[in-house]
Amino acid sequence: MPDHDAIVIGAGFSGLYQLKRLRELGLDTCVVEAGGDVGGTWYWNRYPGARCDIESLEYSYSFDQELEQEWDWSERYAAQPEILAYLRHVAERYDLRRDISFDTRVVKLDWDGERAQWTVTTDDGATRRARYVIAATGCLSKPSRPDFPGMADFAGEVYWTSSWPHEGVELAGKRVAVIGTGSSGLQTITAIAPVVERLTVFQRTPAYAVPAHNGPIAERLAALRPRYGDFREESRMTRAGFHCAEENSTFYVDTEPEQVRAEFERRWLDGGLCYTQAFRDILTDVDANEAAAEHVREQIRRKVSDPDLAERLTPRSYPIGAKRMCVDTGYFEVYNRDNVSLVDINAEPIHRLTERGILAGETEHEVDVIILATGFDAMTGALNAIEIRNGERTLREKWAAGPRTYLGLMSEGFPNLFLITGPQSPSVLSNMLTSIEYHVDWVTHAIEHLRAKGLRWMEPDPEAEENWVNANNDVADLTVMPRAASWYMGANIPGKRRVFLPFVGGVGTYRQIGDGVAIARYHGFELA
Ligand code: FAD
Ligand code: N01
Repeated sequence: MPDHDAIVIGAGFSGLYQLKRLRELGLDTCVVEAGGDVGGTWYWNRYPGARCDIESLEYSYSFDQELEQEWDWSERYAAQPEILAYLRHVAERYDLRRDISFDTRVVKLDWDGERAQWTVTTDDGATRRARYVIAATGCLSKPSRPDFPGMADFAGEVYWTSSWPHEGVELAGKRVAVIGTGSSGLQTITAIAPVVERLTVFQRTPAYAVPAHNGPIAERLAALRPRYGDFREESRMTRAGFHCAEENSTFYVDTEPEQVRAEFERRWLDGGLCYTQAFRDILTDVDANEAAAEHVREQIRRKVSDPDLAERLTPRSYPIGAKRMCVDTGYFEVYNRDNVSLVDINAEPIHRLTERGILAGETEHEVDVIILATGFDAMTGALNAIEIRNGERTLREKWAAGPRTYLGLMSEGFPNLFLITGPQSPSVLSNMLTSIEYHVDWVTHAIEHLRAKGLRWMEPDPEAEENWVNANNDVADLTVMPRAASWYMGANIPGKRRVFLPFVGGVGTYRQIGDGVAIARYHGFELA
């Protein structure tokens, strides 16, 4: 007899909702979480300035209208403490913590085909058995920690944005270096620049960033509340799982230059990630993409007073949108401050860390603190960190040349192992909350179906999986997305096979496919 009906790995947005849904189904469910409390991303990433880039109105659960009506978001883009407080509230409201084992990491999963159950081994040596395992392990939960030569020699403090100390870090009056200029780096840099004595930013690739125009949200929230349900329903069928004031249906190639400019300008003033939805062909047409990129470059030139510095901060080497866009709150303006300087590490490579700081090019930059904002082994990292085994086969080996899934939900050969926002689903190209809720609901219905029919397991047909992998790659190749050395491509991790990881076909389309598969009695899956 298994110890539980289901084991969920991870207690972030995905794992918490999955626990709630499986309980409602009457399943004995246990959650195993490596961290010390709920929150996932928002438990670990406590660096200064951390906040969401999807508006809080949508970067929140939609499954309970009472929760939706009662929770007050204070800002258009909530900061990390507020999002973590929300997740803690959710855990308490639905009494979720009693089924969660914290400070416990899953290290191994073994499928027993005869008993149709998984044996789950944790880092304390304990094992638990369950019929279903749901990996709610997160797309951005395994930090990438490049090993800079001389790290052990540095006598000062070193922090990673992805595991920021809970007690906070005193940076006032200190000389600080930040390595990395993705979203985490940008947010950190913007927040700490006014506080530190001296800030030196080490940039490998400049980022495209659009302004957040963050601010209080109370009025909009009040206006939205009477129709919140409809608003959510609309989001579910959009391209990226959230509203843009207007999801543009016009093409750049059909638009006059003055209108193009006006549209970019309007989106820039609105702020946020809707910028790249100004025209339908921004991610598929090189000229449209270049026009959108050039408008951002123009804004950088406007914001940064020193033209040489502006040029060094200007992204030119990859299409806009092909790396996750950053949403900023005064990032470029930071470089107008006297206490901030930029080191372009393409021109002046980091040779090593020294006792006193960082040696880049010919210069030793003396600092008290080094902050590393170097990103994540995205989408497959947390899954591949677990030894997932069915007899002789491991998922890690199967995925050595890139992940293989059907709908990003399951992988052939690993029955009853469900993935929440797995590779080859819209996941990181969307408002993750829309995608998480969809996957959790889909998995819950699939398990309900298995139980109602007296079936013991399900897994994808090899052919359905092959078709989905090919479709995923084909759709990506229609876009400019694979042209950047991005974490979407696995390019940030040495040795990782470069394949485009998320499904680029859009949230609404994906949902129609997923619903169709379920309605057609799980077409493309084998159930027994
Ligand atoms: P996570 O929140 O990553 O939770 C996964 C949990 O699983 C973690 O707590 C981890 O400890 C645990 N875990 C992993 N492996 C194991 C194991 N082997 N054993 C036990 N436990 C394990 N997305 C957006 O859509 N909008 C945003 O604005 C946004 N902002 C972000 C900001 C930051 C700083 C980062 C890093 C990501 C952001 N994301 C954003 C993506 C974000 O990860 C998702 O929105 C969402 O929080 C993911 O929830 P999750 O529960 O799926 O995964
Ligand atoms: O990570 P990143 P992140 N030497 O991979 C550089 C979400 N998120 O944590 O671009 C020197 O984007 C690397 O350089 P390059 C969001 O989805 C959202 O910032 O590889 N530099 C890059 O500049 C986001 O996309 C928010 O050339 C090195 C940086 O480090 C995702 O999480 C906030 C290096 C890493 O940027 C990841 O963002 C935070 C090396 N060896 C995160 N290795 C919101 O705003 C890497 N770099 C909501």
